Amino acid sequence: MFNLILFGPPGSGKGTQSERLISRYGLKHLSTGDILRSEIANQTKLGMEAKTLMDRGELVPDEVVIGMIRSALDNNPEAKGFLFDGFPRTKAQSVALDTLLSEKGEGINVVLALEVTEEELIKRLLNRGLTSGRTDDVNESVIRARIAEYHKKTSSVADHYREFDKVVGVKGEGTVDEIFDALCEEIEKRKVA
Ligand code: B4P
Repeated sequence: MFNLILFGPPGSGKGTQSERLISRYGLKHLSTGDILRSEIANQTKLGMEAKTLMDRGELVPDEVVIGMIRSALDNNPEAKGFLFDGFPRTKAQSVALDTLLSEKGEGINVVLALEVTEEELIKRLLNRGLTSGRTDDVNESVIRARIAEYHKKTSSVADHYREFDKVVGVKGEGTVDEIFDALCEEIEKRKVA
């Protein structure tokens, strides 16, 4: 198995690059943001609770997203590997993910961290908000709250994996193709054929 975390602040291009990476490497894409948005679209109880937090730019509780990932791992026993997009977002989520994978005799191979300046993040998300219908993208103060939440709670995820020497920074500015090539280069260095 090859298990990859695509890491970075909101709007750094995780979702954009994930689509291409799963298609090139045949990984199963697990995006907690997408799973939560599908719960919202289906108007489930979990979705309604998550929406209130997401609309404020806050994180959804750890136990909720960890439960979602546990089910997704259990439901995909045939996967060649997983691409985790937007998860883990807290130290507790990282520890839980490591435990869930080690129960299956697996682990994280690499954490690719997209690096993008704050002004570029805000520009991209406001731009996406013009067409995406995502309520968390239309208001600059909500976008800034998401970035603050990232600095407060999510940057520690990289610190956690740095202890195991798993983190590689990748410049997340440039064309989508250029960034994809840089990500693939790092994967190729680590991938066992
Ligand atoms: P997510 O769905 O994970 O989304 P994101 O952080 O907004 O964006 P991403 O980095 O994927 O950006 P994208 O590629 O789309 O999270 C949403 C919310 O869900 C969170 O705020 C939180 O409330 C909740 N949540 C999710 N996971 C959670 C967890 N584990 N724990 C707790 N809460 C959780 O790119 C953004 C834009 O940039 C796009 O418009 C794209 O077209 C553009 N773009 C991409 N690459 C570009 C490039 N190279 N140049 C120019 N533009 C580019």
